[in-house]
Formats: sequence, C-alpha cells, structure tokens
Amino acid sequence: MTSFKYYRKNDIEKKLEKARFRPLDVMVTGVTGAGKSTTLNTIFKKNVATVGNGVDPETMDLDSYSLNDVFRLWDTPGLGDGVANDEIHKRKLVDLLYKTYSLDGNIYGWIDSAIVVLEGLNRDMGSTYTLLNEVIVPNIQADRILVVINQADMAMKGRHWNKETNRPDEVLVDFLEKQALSIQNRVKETTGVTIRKPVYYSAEYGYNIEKLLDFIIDNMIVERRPLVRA
Ligand SMILES: Nc1nc2c(ncn2[C@@H]2O[C@H](COP(=O)(O)OP(=O)(O)OP(=O)(O)O)[C@@H](O)[C@H]2O)c(=O)[nH]1
Ligand SMILES: [Mg+2]
Repeated sequence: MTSFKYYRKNDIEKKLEKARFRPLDVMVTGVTGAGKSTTLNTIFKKNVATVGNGVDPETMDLDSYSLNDVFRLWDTPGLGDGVANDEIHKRKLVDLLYKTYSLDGNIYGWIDSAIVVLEGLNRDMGSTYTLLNEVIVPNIQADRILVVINQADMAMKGRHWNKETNRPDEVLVDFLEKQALSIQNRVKETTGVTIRKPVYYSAEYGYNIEKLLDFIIDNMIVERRPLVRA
C-alpha cells in the first residue's frame, strides 16, 4: 500500500515557497455522513478521525490533522444534523473561515481552500446547497472552493462496482462522469458559482485517492488568502 504522507510533497513545497506561507490548510466540509472523516483516515492511512455509523452525525468539533509539515487538513461537523445543531455547526465553519493571521501589517485567512464532500448517492443535496450558499460561497473566494464526490462505489447503489478490484466498471465510470458534470451545472444554477468538474473517489475502498489529492494540489492558489469583504 502506498503512503500518502509524502505524496507530491515537493510539488506542494514549491507552490508554498512561491506563495510564501506554510503549511497548506484545507478545510473539509460536507453533509453529515458524506464521509469527511473517512476521507481523512484514508489519506492518513490510519484512524485519525472518528467515523460515524452512517446514521447519526459523528464529528461535532473542528479538528486539524497534519499530514506532514506542508499539508494540513481540517475535519468539520456535517450539516443535516437538525436545525438547531446546523446553526451551531454553521457558526463553527464560518468562524474557521475567519480564523486569521497577520503578517507585515496585513491580515490573511488561515484556511487556504475549502473542500465540499458530496456522497455518490446524493441523498441530501439540499443541505449541500445550504452549506455552499450560506457558509462557503459568501466567506471564501470561489476559486478556493473544490467540490468532490465520495462514495463512488455507492453511486449506483453498489451496482457496477467491482468488489475484487475495488474499482467501478465502465457503466459506473460513465455514470460518475455524467454525475460530476451535472453537479457542476447544478452548483452553477443554485449558487451562481462556477466550480471545477468534481473528482469522484471512494474513501472506503481507497479508489481515486491520488486523483483527489491531485485535484487539491493542482488547484492550489499560490497566494495568501485575503479575507472576503462583507
Ligand atoms: N460505501 C462507502 N461508505 C463510505 C465511504 N466513505 C464513508 N463511508 C461510510 O459513511 C459513514 C459516514 O462516514 P463519516 O466519515 O463518519 O462521515 P462524516 O462526513 O465525517 O460525517 P459527520 O462527522 O457526521 O459529519 C460511515 O459508515 C463510513 O464507513 C465510501 O467511500 N463508500
Ligand atoms: Mg466526521
């Protein structure tokens, strides 16, 4: 099993040198049960974050995990956890987006980019759009928002997923490709924001994790993040 600890570490390092900050801080968001914590565990190849049973919300607080000295990931609570809890979670997410540091008399956002994790089956697109519309889009620049699709294995309810190779067959790949395009379009319609075509992966089965990391690394903004003005 390959380790992701040093995955393209030199590339990240080079970009950070140019941007003159370090490490890269990526916030992982998404509805409850989408698989944020599982995604972190798969990248870290160990259980850093507690995974839920898929029914009850699990992560309640913000936690950061350093993969190495250049890349840090932030696990967050998922929306879709009831109205009252969602308000508390939203506040925590917004607070994290306004966590700052100052340098040379300027103030910058601590978080460099935000990932929105969707599940392959798309059970709760409503909460995903609430998350995008109320929390993410107003508080971080559009080119720092990455939407990704987890649970690729479940996109067709488990059909067309090859359990021996832990990969989708052609039918499922075709389905996932279309789904990625349709999500890109729907995000544009619902939020007005043009996002990059989402990558799809399976945290549970370790499928396309390199693609996920490439997506983050290749789309890194090599500049410190100015705060969004209200
Ligand atoms: N089939 C499948 N199940 C997954 C995948 N990723 C996560 N799961 C399952 O989905 C459930 C929820 O996963 P979590 O990682 O706890 O989800 P979360 O987004 O962190 O949820 P909250 O902490 O409640 O916001 C668990 O039962 C995981 O095992 C995946 O790629 N495929
Ligand atoms: Mg979690």
